Amino acid sequence: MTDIKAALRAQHIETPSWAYGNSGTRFKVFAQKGVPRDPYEKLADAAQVHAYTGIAPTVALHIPWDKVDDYADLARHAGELGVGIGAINSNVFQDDDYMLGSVTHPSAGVRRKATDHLLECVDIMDATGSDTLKLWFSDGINYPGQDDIRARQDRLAESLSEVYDRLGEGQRFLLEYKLFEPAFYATDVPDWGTAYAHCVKLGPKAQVVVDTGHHAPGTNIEFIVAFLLREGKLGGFDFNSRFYADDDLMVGAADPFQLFRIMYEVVRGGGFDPETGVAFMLDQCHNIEPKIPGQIRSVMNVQEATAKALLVDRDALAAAQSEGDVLGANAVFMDAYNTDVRPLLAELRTELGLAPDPMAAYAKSGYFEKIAAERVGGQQAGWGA
Ligand code: RM4
Ligand code: MN
Repeated sequence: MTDIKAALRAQHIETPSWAYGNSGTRFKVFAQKGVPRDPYEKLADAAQVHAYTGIAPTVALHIPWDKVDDYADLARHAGELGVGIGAINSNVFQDDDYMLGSVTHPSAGVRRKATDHLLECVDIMDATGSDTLKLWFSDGINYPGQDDIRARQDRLAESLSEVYDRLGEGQRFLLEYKLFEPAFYATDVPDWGTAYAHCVKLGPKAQVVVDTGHHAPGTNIEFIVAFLLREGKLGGFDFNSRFYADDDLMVGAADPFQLFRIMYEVVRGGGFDPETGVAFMLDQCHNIEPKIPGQIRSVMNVQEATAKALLVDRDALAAAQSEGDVLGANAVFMDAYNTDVRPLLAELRTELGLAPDPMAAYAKSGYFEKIAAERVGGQQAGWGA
């Protein structure tokens, strides 16, 4: 139990700045009260999530949504709030020029513009002290014959290698894949295999990021995690959950058992060892639920799945596996999943000087009432802001 607690104490989950802004579907964005008007206010909200959970000390930025004049000042502000800047997320999907793609666009001019943005993101890493760049490309085609699938891979490789060469000491990038959307016929980085092949060619500073919402239904994500970890190519996660496509719902809400299975492979593969560098990030949108408690709940869901994964009796499992005891092995696995770890986590929080119930403690704190009253006027942050 002491080992388990030590591992849980060391856990670190990164929250995304965009989860604190307004979001919605293509049908409607519902504005909520108290939503941040700028990146400084987003960091203040993220600091609340850390204050009540104790395990969310970094915040991912999305550029240009989080564009500021002085990034060093933003990092200083984060530090004063008790949090740090995490991954820098590039955005080459919201400019009119990118209708037919960004780094894979048929026009060299558009490709130049997109790659320049990625390079600017590395400058922002330098200014904020961030060590991770996250690359997600919406690039792809809607119709057979629309563009040359193979040439688009060449263009992608060219841009990635320019960005790779720009990375400094201790910096890396994570390449994210996504099956479809917004491209409906052929996405240029549709799956882990494509991302993996590009990263292997580039070298050790390029790794794959697994967004749990970016697969075909029924995909065995824990297998992908096990494989990438074994190859030293699992750079991190974008956690969320989904019922249908890329729903970006709270992680562990749709399928807590899948989250447990993923976390077990992380434990099994040594993914919590700091030297593996696996980043545990959330990538979610709270379209209808309040945002700060939505993040607190998500962090707690990851923590619960982690605690259960750590509880798997690995010796008993290995014994059952080597004896070919199918039912025995499965029972060991399910025993851990079916354990109620909430009392253990409440105890852990108390030991850390935190309230045992972060949701209740936040609700009682009056922070929401304060921001709802203070944050009037100005432009609320949101998609496209
Ligand atoms: C994409 C992808 C990226 C995220 C954007 C907002 O689907 O998951 O990681 O930055 O959405
Ligand atoms: Mn993502």
